[in-house]
Amino acid sequence: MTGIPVVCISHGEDADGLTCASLLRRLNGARPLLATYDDLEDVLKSVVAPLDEVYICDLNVREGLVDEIIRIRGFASVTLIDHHPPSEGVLERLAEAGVTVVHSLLDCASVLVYDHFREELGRQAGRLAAYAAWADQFEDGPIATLLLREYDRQLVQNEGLILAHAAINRPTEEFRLQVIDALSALKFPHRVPEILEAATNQLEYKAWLIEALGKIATIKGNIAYVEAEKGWPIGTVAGLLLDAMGTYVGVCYVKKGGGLVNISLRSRRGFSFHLGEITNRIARNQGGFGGGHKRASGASIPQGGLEGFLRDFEEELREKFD
Ligand SMILES: [Mn+2]
Repeated sequence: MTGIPVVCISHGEDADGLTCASLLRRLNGARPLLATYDDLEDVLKSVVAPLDEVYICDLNVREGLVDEIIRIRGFASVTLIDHHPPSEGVLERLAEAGVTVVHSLLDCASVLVYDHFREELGRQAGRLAAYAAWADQFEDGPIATLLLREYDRQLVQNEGLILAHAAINRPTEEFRLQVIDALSALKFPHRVPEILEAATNQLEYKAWLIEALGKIATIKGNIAYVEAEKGWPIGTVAGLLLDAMGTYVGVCYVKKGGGLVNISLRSRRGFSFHLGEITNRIARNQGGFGGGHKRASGASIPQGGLEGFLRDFEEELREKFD
């Protein structure tokens, strides 16, 4: 690793992560290292001295990665900025090791980054955080609510959603870095080359999915569920099930190697139950693991437990609504 002594390890798969990397790039020239949960460990291992500062953004650090971050803390300052429900004890262990931890469940990571460096970044950069608030569906977070009042609401909303749809549709390193380049220079997202085509493609894909799901999904009580066809993005499909089927919860699963099934869940807005907590409990009952946000969660369980998982979930929701 040579050159810039600052890196930002950020979630590469969505607009919030890309915006975090853009804000840090703008703040101090941080070099973006985009990660997914599959390669986060390898990305962390690739971070070696000499470096001054390391930022880790929009990534839920699991227990097994704590030691790797503490290793980095041995030669660089480390700041973790995130909004995912943390595994127990992880943030405490990191803070004890001297990592600066900026964490809230209520706002998206980009809004937390902006808020933390608000003075240095200045208010034009706040528009980036505002895009991400829409893109990550955290527009009603306490900081985001105030921030969104500062800018043209519809422009920021539209730009944020262009970013969100395009980031999912064009998951290439080249496009992601191009987005970070543009945003860190305060370009409006719709001016990024090829972004409109990518966003429209994603809208078309979602429209196609909604039509397809209406024909193949199953409704069980307050839940609609479907097995993903090859290549389907299970989180997106779980969310679209709410639209296509009119249920309170959408569940999309995909069978993986090793006898496991990955499950993604989304719930309609406006309910008090916490999807992540229910998912965590029911996944463990089936010998797997899971968790997540209030309205978006995921689990990985043995395939034999799928039927029980759906049944337990449906029962739990039925108790809440009957
Ligand atoms: Mn996020």
